[in-house]
Order: sequence, then structure tokens, then C-alpha cells
Amino acid sequence: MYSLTDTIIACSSPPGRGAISIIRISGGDLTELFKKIGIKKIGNKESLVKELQLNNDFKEKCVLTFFKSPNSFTGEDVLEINCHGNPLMVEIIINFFLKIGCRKAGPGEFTMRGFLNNKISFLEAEAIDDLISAESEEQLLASAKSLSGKFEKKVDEAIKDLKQLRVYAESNIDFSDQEILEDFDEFRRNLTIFIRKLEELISKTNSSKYLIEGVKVVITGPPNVGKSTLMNILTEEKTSIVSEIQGTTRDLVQKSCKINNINFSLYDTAGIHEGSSDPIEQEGIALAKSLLDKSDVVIEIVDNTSDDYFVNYKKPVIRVKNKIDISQDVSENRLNVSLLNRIGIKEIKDALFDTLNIPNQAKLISFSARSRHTELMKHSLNELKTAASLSSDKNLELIAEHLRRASNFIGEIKSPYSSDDLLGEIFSSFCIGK
Ligand SMILES: Nc1nc2c(ncn2[C@@H]2O[C@H](COP(=O)(O)OP(=O)(O)OP(=O)(O)O)[C@@H](O)[C@H]2O)c(=O)[nH]1
Ligand SMILES: [Mg+2]
Repeated sequence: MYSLTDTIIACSSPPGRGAISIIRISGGDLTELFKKIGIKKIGNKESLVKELQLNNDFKEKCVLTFFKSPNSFTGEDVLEINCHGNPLMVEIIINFFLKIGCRKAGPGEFTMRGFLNNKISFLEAEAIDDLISAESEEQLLASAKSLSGKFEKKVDEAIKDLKQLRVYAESNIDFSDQEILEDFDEFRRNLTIFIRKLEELISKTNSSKYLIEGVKVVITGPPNVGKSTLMNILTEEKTSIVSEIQGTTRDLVQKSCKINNINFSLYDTAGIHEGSSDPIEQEGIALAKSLLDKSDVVIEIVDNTSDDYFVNYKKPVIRVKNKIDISQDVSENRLNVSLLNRIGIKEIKDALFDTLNIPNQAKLISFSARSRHTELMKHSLNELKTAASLSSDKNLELIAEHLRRASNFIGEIKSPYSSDDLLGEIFSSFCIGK
């Protein structure tokens, strides 16, 4: 965790050359620093032009703008320095300020101070990061919606609903062994309604997460069924070697593609079968299996020779039967396709969206979100489901405990206070100067 009392400095504009660069300084009180650079007086939101003597050789005329605490992004005193847009100049200016009492800011440290000083909520901070990192109009739109509070409102609603459930459980603990509580059934109904609401929110949050972070797809199945053929079709180039020889793909082959403006990270893998005596293929199979755990969705392909192939992936799965041009024997539980003849490609693409509940137009996604949010919601959901499985009012104490934990998980979406290290870790994924 960073020290919160230091005066920090970083370049906040992109690295490289340009008309101007912006360096930002933030600290509890910049009065001493101002004295050191010869500023006698500067008011909130006032700018002045000042020539700084940076070292024996260099002077630079800068525009300095002051934001007085708490009226700044970090909530502290902030000085913004505009200088000529040259990375060497920026370095000399930063070195000058390091010598007179500043410290280099870590990634996301300005934003973290803004959060800790209640200038922005945690979800706003994440949305700002998403907005800056957005690579498509859809991502930009979704993070702008989050920044305007759309996601936070949903989380607030969940927190409020959960609070009501907890109030009931906790206030009735003492009465539960006296007589059957009259309104216990209603409480259970409300709990079920809330579980459904949270499941819906998780599904929406998931599709937002996929928009921001992309979707990890593993193409798997027995050997020689057309996995690499599908890889090449989806990536629209010869990414993997295709051949009629069984066991062609041994390594993991990864390539990204965009479908309906969502990024899909595709993994072509070695065909999984038990009988391999080739140590390299065996290693490829082990790699393919380990990747399944990390995927968001699995595309399992079989062909007419492996119809009864079945694996329980514990992941959303799209089951495909390829080569229907050879065998007319279609499988009821699979998408029947002929990749060679480009039949069924659209169905596979559509299935990716349907299986993951992603709207097929990315601009319909309601807000931006991250794995951190979906994971916390899923933990919360597990606690709620355990609470709901305790069907007697005699278990009210235990129910209350599970609700408390569910509530902590949801609360952590907005305030990941549980550990300072975690807070530092989250902000450190932001860029320097932000
Ligand atoms: N008839 C027919 N052949 C196909 C079809 N799709 C792929 N093939 C052929 O099946 C063979 C195997 O295709 P690949 O894409 O290499 O299969 P794979 O699953 O990646 O194979 P491994 O990497 O060895 O596990 C190639 O000769 C393809 O041309 C199809 O729809 N119909
Ligand atoms: Mg292959």
C-alpha cells in the first residue's frame, strides 16, 4: 500500500511528443512546495505562467494551475503543470520536483486518493479506467453509462433489498424457538425473489464484463473433427494447421477475433483422447484440459466417428457435430454443421452469444463491468442459496449469518475495504499518472 501522506508527482498525459504535456502533483498541503518554486500566492483554480529553473542548464516556462483541497480530483491540493510536450522535458521537470520533496506516483495513485477522500466512488474509478482503455465505441458507451452511475444504482438496489432481508432475519432470531413465525413464509418468498433478481443482474454484469474483458473460448473435442478448421474460419485466416492426419494440433494456438464487436480470444487445442502414446501429444492434451477451467465457454466438436463423445465441462458449452456432408446422421443435441462447406457458421456464432447471454448488438449492453464484480456477486449468490436451503425458521441464526456474508460480498463491489493490499492491487492495474 502506498503512503498516503507523501506529495506525489506523475505525467498525466500520454507519453511521447506533442504540443503540451501535463504533469500532476498532489499532496495534503502544497504551501511549502510553492515557496520552494517561488510562488507567493495562487488561489483555487487559478493559473499562472512561471519560469522554473530546473537545473543549472534548463529553464522552462510552464503554465501552473492550482486546485485547492478539497476541490480537486484527488481531494487534496493539486498542481497541474503544462510544459512543452517532450518526454525529456517531462523527465527533467519531474526530477526537479523529486529533489524538492515529491515522490513518483504509483499506477492509479491519484485515483486511489480521490476514492479515499470520497471524491469518486470505487465504481466510478473503475469506469474511468474502462473509459480510458476503451477500444471500441461500444466499450466507450458502456463505460460512460457506468460512469453516470447505471451499474452503481443496480448494486445499491441489491444492497437495499438485502438489508431488508437481514433486518427480518436478525430481528427475529430471539423469537424463532418460541413459535413458528407467521411471516417466515413471506421472508422466504422475498429471499427467492431477490435470488432471481441477483441472477438477472449477474447475467447482465457478465455480458458487460465480456464487452470490456473479452470472452475466452476453448475449442475442444476428439482428434481430427475440425477444431482447427473452425479456428481458421472464425479468425478468417490460416491460424492453425489443418490436415487429415490425426493429432495435427499439439500446442495451444491462440488468436483473437471480433464478432458483433465483442472480442473473442480463441484457443485451438490438441484433440483429447485416451490412447495417445506420443509424449508431445500427451502434453498437448494435458494443456488443453487445464485450459478448460479458465475458459468462459467451450465449443466441443465431434464428427460422425465420435458421436457419443461426452465430457462434463462445468462451463457453458456449445456442442457441435461437424462433417454432416459425409454422414446425414444428425445429432439431436448438437448444432449439425459442415465446416468444410461453411454450413452452420452463423449458428455457431449465434450460439456463442445465446449461451453467454450477450445481446447480439454490443451497444445494447447496459454498463461496463469486470470479473471482480461478477465474482463477488456469485459468492453472494452462493451464500443466499445456502440461506434459502435452510427452510425452517429454527435456523434463523444460521440464515442471518449467510445473509450477512452475502451482504459483505455485494458491499465489497462498492467498497473493497477488506484489505489495504487488495485496494492497492486493484488500483495498480490503472496507469501511472491517473
Ligand atoms: N468432409 C469434411 N471434412 C472436414 C470438415 N471439416 C474439416 N474437415 C477435414 O477434417 C480433417 C481434420 O480437420 P482439422 O481441422 O485439422 O481437425 P482437428 O480437430 O483440428 O484435428 P487435430 O488437430 O488433429 O485434433 C481435415 O482434413 C479437414 O479438411 C467437414 O465439414 N467435412
Ligand atoms: Mg487441429
